[in-house]
Amino acid sequence: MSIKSLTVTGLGYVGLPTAAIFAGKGLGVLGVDIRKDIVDGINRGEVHFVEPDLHSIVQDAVGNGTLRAATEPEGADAHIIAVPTPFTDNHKPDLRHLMAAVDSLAKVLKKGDLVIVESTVPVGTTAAVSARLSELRPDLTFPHDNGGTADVRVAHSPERVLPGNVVRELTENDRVIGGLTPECAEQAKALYALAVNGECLLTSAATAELVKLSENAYRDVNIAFANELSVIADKLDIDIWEAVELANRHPRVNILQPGPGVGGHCIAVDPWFIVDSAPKNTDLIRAARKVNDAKPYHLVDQIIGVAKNINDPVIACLGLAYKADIDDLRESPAVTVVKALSTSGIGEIMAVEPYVDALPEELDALDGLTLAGLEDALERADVIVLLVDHRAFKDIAPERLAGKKIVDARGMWRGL
Ligand code: SAJ
Repeated sequence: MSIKSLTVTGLGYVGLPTAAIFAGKGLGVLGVDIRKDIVDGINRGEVHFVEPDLHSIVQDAVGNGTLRAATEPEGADAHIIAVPTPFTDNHKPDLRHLMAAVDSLAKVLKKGDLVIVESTVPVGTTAAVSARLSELRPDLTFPHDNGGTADVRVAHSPERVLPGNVVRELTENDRVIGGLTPECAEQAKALYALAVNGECLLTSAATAELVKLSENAYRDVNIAFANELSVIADKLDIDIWEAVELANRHPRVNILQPGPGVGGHCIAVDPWFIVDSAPKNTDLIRAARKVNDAKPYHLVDQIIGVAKNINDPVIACLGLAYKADIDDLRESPAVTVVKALSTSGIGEIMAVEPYVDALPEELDALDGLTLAGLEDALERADVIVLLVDHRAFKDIAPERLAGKKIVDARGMWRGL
């Protein structure tokens, strides 16, 4: 049966572009989100976060009626779930949003439907989703216990897109598709083939779950290596960026870039899902998390070391986002640095973040900290700390930094 209609639950940085891209291919798409303000905005053709090229495809799809949004799902041939899967305070997977989405989807399911979990999940979750659906819909059969003949097909196809590059990567990246049965994987492939130019690689649901977690844990471990080297280099008074550049001239070495730490809702989170599945066998993955989580505090010590000999220092911290040219502050090491600096009482802190117009809640109440414009900060600060390599900061004329103390956590101003 060909797929003509689709629901996408979770209209965040993966779900909304996914919905818009399928709508652009002529499917009738209903985007679902529990937040009415987001739903209303999308129905007006608006996008609630910064992502290059997204606005025009959402506007087009809403304009020609192929994309609508609502707070509850409706019947459709296929259903994608792309809700956040964060962790709890003690690093356990928090699947509440996912299971809430599954519960509301259960009401509209019918024989022949396809359900795809795109959210990043611990191994075994897709089977648990199938089991939950069958509990709620005893009138239908599901693949975790009825195999290839089940009424409904369930698969996991993890999103792998890079924030800041989502629209291109959604269509160009290869897609791993894990079915609870081969039939589930085949049907999910039929859906993705409508929009994806990359290869669709079929496997089991559990393998696809581990593949996604491994990709982000791989990156976390590699960034941790770079961050650990940077701490060593600071102690030995060596320019880490020069050392990495030279080491990478070896044909089999490719060290990543050290920075203020690892942020975002993926790389700083997903490795914990592997740890949770195999707590006794994850020394390396755990150590990488520890190294990356400690990096912001190393930077804070460095900044305090630079500022402590200045009377009433004014410290400008450039960037709060978790990486360049996006407005996402989740798990951001830059926020951790600014918070720790402010609470240390070392001096006045000016945070500069061109992508937001208010400080996040955890920084808002802190004394001696303000959200400042770039010009004002460059004018007044004694110490300039570069936390995020936003394009706006790359364009700062070197003479504007003359006479200031510089702490460059991204290696962007080397040689100034
Ligand atoms: N970072 C460094 N040094 C580097 C590279 C990154 O310090 O050399 C830092 C960034 O500044 C940032 C963090 O790591 O704080 C993560 O940034 P990122 O650009 O590496 O990745 P994300 O979190 O934006 O997106 C990742 C991607 N995963 C991989 O590259 C393996 C993306 O493909 C996934 O779809 C996404 O996680 C996700 O949603 O899981």
